[in-house]
Amino acid sequence: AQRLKGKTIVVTGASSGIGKSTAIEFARTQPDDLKLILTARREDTLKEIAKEIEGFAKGVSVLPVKLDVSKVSEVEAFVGNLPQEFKDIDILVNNAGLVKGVAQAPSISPADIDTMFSTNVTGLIAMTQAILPIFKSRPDGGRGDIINIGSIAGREPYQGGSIYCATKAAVRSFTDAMRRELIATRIRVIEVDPGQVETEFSVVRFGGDTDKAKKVYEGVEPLTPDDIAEVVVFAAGRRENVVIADTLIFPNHQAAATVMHRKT
Ligand code: NDP
Ligand code: 8X3
Repeated sequence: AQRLKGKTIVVTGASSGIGKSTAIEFARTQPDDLKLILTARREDTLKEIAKEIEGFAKGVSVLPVKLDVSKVSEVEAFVGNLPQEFKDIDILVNNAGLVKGVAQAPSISPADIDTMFSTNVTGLIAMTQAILPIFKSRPDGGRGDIINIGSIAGREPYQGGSIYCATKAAVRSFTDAMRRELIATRIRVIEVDPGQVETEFSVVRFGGDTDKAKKVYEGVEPLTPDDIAEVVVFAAGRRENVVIADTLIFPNHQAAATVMHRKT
């Protein structure tokens, strides 16, 4: 079934990791008729990914858009600035997100707190609010998919992750409230919660220190961003009446946020 045929899809944080893989997986699954709007702050990287996708999927139109989701004014201007042929959005993948540091209270920098909340929470909410009117304008109360990337961290807080965990718990709460609020529509609200995935996530956490980032994955076999992308695209491709509401994905060695089997 070509259920994704003709869809217009927005992916936030598409310049790296899970977002990039998700964009590529959508194109791989529906290469002959799809529109992808790829957003992130690194516009040049998005342009390279757009080229890569259009190279293997001739029927996919890719629009790279520079967008910082933590800037509410940029998010509010986003839909209005889209070319007409990209405005009829069907699927929003709220993936942009980050962690900063491992500091514990009372030593967490206010700037890091603000960056994590304004990106992971306020940004995700602002994107949802920007696109929901498009979904709600459709018959039967509305149609469209909101796919939010949460985390095991939103279900189970850990030491040195209090703010990040709080942001992902907020995502989970907002997502569940949305699913209830949209109960009388055909809009699907979907949460995908990865466990440990090797991306730029830890490099960002440690401020670009790749050695520290590598250590996080030493002796374990983390998920790849493609593993999560497959789940996102699977959820989006189900029959309209099927809502993959809430999914937790671990690599084999992981059983909880901090329960890992590490080979030494
Ligand atoms: P990456 O660091 O590889 O990718 C993060 C993406 O988010 C980048 O494309 C980055 O783009 C984008 N981003 C960050 N800040 C902003 C912003 N202000 N505005 C727009 N885009 C932004 O990490 P992951 O792929 O791992 O992370 C993707 C999501 O998955 C996040 O929400 C993360 O919390 C979640 N997650 C990750 C897990 C993991 O173990 N890796 C586990 C569970 C959840 P740019 O810098 O160009 O703006
Ligand atoms: C990322 C997973 O638990 O390493 O969301 O913070 S964790």
